[in-house]
Amino acid sequence: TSDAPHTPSGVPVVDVTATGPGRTPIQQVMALMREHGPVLVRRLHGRETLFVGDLDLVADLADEKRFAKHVGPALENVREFAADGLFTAYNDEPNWARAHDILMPAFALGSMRTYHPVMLEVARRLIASWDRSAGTGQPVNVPDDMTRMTLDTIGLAGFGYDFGSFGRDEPHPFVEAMVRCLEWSMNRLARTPGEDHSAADAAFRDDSAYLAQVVDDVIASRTGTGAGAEGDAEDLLGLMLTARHPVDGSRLDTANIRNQVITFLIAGHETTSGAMSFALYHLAKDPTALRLVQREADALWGDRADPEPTYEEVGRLTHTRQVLNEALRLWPTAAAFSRHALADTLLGGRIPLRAGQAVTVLAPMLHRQPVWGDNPELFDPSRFTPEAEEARSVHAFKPFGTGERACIGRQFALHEATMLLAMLAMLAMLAMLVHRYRLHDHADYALQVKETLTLKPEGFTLTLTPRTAADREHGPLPGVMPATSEA
Ligand code: FDE
Repeated sequence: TSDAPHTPSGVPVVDVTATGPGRTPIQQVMALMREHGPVLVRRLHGRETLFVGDLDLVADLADEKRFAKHVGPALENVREFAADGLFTAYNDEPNWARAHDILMPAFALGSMRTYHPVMLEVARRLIASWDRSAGTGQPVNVPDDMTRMTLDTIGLAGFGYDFGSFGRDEPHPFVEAMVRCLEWSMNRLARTPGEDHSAADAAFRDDSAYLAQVVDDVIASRTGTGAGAEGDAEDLLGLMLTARHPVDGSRLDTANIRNQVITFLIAGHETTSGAMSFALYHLAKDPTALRLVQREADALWGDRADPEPTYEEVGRLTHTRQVLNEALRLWPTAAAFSRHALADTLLGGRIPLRAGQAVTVLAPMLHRQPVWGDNPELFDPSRFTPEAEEARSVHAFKPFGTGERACIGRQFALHEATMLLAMLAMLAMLAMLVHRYRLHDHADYALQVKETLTLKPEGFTLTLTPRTAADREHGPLPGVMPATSEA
């Protein structure tokens, strides 16, 4: 259907059937674009996907009158366990608009009030765990701990469910099942026709049934505690159980609520933990950037041992925000999103597309286009100063997708910048961590990006030491004058 091949003329076609996409399909397309340019068709077992990273084409795809979100093969696979949840719903599926309209208020900035205490509680769990490691000199596994942190946050803030991830050596079984479901979704894209995958499919069905079971238990525990209980909670689940559509008064049905819970756990947790991990990776590798964000946190909190960032303070974390954006530029953790043409059209005035034909934006390559200067691999947070952002097309940076189906909450304004609730939480957490610890790249970590539909720096560990009052005195910036005790 909409993915049927209509290879546009003049676009290089690269057949990867011989090797398959391997375990890192995003990085494979990145490598192909480095060789063939930022527009190409990847052919795999006769299936063709048009990938673009070119700024003009991405800007054109953002035109909501001619293009819309496409639920491509990867999201079709995720649909097998998230069904009509927000991320995987078709544009014209009534539950998309209904859930979107009902849930949007939960992502308004006012909801920071309810979200904030939970975030701080989980931050304290992370810090208690990192303090223990700092005490013994044991390395911390950054992506694992970021995953614990984001899972507990979204579980508690969204659904009042405590995964208790910091009390476990192994991930919560729910996470293991969820990650296997995501891996199944990714690996299924690479299948050679005719092979027998019934064992993998059966394991997937068990995992997805288990996810549904856990979520149904959470919902039951909320609805079964007597009249009024479901309306008491101000979290996302409370909203889903009680809120009515602002215009037609309809409510979300139980099956859709389950799909939304699974969706938020997937969408909010892997992407966010990956982004935090990459930000810490870059900070550990870049003493100047680290020093800037530490100074910013020190200016706010000085020697206070346990700062509780307020919403207002988070808005002042300018350098921290630049670091997070720059980390999301190099490694946008939701690396690809797809659009389809609403009618026959010429993409960018040069690539003919049929109605329904899909195009996949490869954000990591968009984020390395000439608009980013001649050294796009360089980590440089000053690319996100207000002046630099002003001078650049808004379409050059798409870590949150585009348009109506962009990451939820994107639309809300903060200090004239647009930002996600998830972004605010990430900022607060990053600032708290760099305020408290010196980060030591003890293993001289060489970046290895793991893909499970999302991206993360596999096996990245740090050792930590507590920062002292002397560390927090505002010395000169490195590079400007000789370094102080930080060296
Ligand atoms: C969404 C999203 C997107 C789009 C996709 C497409 O287009 O297909 C993107 C790109 C994103 N998202 C990204 C991201 C990154 C990060 C860090 C994040 N993200 C985070 C988060 C958190 C949470 C809770 C979320 N996230 C959620 C979400 C949702 C619900 C969605 C869907 C929307 C609609 O409506 O469609 C998204 N997200 Fe995100």
